Amino acid sequence: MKKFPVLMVLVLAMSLILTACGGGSTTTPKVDMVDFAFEPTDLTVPAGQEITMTLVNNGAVEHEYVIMKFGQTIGDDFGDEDEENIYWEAEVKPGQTDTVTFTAPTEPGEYQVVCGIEGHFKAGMEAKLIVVAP
Ligand SMILES: [Cu+2]
Repeated sequence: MKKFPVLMVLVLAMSLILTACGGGSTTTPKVDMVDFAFEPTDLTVPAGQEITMTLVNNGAVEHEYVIMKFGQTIGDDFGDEDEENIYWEAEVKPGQTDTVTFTAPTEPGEYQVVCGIEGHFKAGMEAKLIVVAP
């Protein structure tokens, strides 16, 4: 009988968390980076909100989480010409977990996310940031 209240608290906490994440968007996403992919590939965040993202680099090399500006996509691979089209970016060293913050774009839509390190996009490091009205 002693375990029952603990379970109740857990169930309550879970339902609160689910309610807070209405519409599937989150302000506290977590992304795993491996050689060479993002997991998950798609993240949904509310427009204009402060996002606290946990980036985990489980790979053997450095990776980046680069959000391109609305309507901008890179070509065959990330290059110097793409630098000016970056909305926001973070770098994570291998084996590191970094918690970073940024303000989500105010324009709802889909934003291309890539790893900006040479060859990584080609190897499969592409993801999507889906911005929805809060
Ligand atoms: Cu990478």
